Amino acid sequence: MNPKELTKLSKFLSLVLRHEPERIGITLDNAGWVPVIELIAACQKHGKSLTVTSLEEIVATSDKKRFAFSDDGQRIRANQGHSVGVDLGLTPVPPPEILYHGTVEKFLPSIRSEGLRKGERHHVHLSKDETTAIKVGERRGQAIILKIAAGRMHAEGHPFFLSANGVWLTDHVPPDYIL
Ligand code: HQG
Repeated sequence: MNPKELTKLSKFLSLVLRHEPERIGITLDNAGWVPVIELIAACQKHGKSLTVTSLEEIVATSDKKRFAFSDDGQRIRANQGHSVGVDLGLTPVPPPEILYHGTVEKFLPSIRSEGLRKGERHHVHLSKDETTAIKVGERRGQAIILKIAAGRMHAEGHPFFLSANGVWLTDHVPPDYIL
């Protein structure tokens, strides 16, 4: 399958595996998994040309490793970014001293007063390096990179989680920890 089609399908999978499974009539379990055969059948029923081969290609080549198969290969889920209620079962991990968040200028006044909020997502998303944070911020315009005192936050009782694809997650970053 050509890269353009794969990207289109990958975006559609993000939509149904993170936000709107009901759009194609599938149900995610508590941990966000759906049987691969169900996903493929539901996508095909809704006009998407997804096959086992193209799904494997998407999982393997997704630039951010957005999706993962279960160990037995029978199920698939999004690694993070959900707005539907799933429990990914992530264990808390101590973060590095500094993490980064890419955003844009227009959000700064609100971020400075309320801190970083998770909005529709389950967590605030933080990056381990500035390069990644720039890519996240650039989705919305000229990127502004905020440095987060993650080590201090953790020491002061805020849990952090690391998604299977290397995104650092936390519930809320109060303004005091934004350097
Ligand atoms: C901003 C992509 C005003 C925040 C990326 C961001 C990431 C506030 C936007 C993942 C705020 C939320 C997540 C506050 C935060 N006031 N604005 N108090 N607190 N914001 O998309 O971090 O492609 O929900 O700065 O690579 O941009 O989906 O979060 O600009 O990993 O796999 O509100 O999404 O990954 O936007 O991106 P988002 P995000 P995927």
